[in-house]
Amino acid sequence: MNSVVDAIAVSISAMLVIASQTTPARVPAGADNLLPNASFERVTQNVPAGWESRAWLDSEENARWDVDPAGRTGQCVTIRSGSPDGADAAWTASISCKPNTLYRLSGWIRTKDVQGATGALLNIQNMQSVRTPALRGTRDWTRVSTLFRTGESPSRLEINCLFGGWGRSTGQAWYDDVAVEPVDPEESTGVTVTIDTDAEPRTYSPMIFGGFIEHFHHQVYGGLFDPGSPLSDENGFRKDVIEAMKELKLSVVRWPGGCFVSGYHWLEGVGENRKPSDDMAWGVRDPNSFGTNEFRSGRTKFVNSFGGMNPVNEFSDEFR
Ligand SMILES: [Ca+2]
Repeated sequence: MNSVVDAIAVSISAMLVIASQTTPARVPAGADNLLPNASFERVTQNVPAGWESRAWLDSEENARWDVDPAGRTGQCVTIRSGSPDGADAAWTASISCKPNTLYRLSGWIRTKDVQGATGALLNIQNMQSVRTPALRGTRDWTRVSTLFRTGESPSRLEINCLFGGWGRSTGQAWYDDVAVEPVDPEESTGVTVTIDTDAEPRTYSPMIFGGFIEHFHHQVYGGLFDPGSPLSDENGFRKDVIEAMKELKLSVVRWPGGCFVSGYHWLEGVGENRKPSDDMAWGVRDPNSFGTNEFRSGRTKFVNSFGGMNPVNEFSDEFR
């Protein structure tokens, strides 16, 4: 086994989905917003004007609909489950939309201990495919949005601030500053893609494409790394697995890969006295007997680190 590490590159795994949720709207909420009372400031007898409460799956008894004075802006609406059985419920408003028009459904959601079913999100009751990303667990105010296009005929759409969704959830969610706004298709992304078929071919870095090794099932332990096996080399790498990986012709192999990297701490995988750690991504115990030292003894070249949850200095220290 070639023990020389030819190059080490560091990748920050950006949370693109979360970034898209927090990107400011290109169309500001205001005159174009089709939703009534979109900030929930007009309320009569604890019901926001233009909105009504709904529940599904016989969860009317469990759902609690309220207006909370501590909104993102002024007041907001909230839904919680009043029992451990959970609830599938919504605050709903009805709007009229033009045909063949691109719209953005957006809003801000905060959650506390939301578990089960889909979570907390915005969706359209009579366009079930239109739904924003859902929030679960405990999250501060987070903007969610999605684009949709109406059909050939004028349509009346039922917009839900949804709690649960295709099943019951427990916990509590708050909703504020929701909007359905027309979007100029050319302005919808702010991105233009141009394909130049006459362009000269160019060589791309082999670091861009490739594959990854994840501490999942037997990818590492009992797979790539299997000390003591008659099929392994002196470093514990399974020679038959290495040969199989060669057939894939991967230009680069990143490690740790996949969801596993999000909770990986390299200091737990170096030195003589290693302690097992809990792999939060897959819910298993990782022995940490395969770590940075072992990876560097192999031929693979690309060390991954996660910039979303781990401190920056944690992976910069790894290469000092
Ligand atoms: Ca408000």
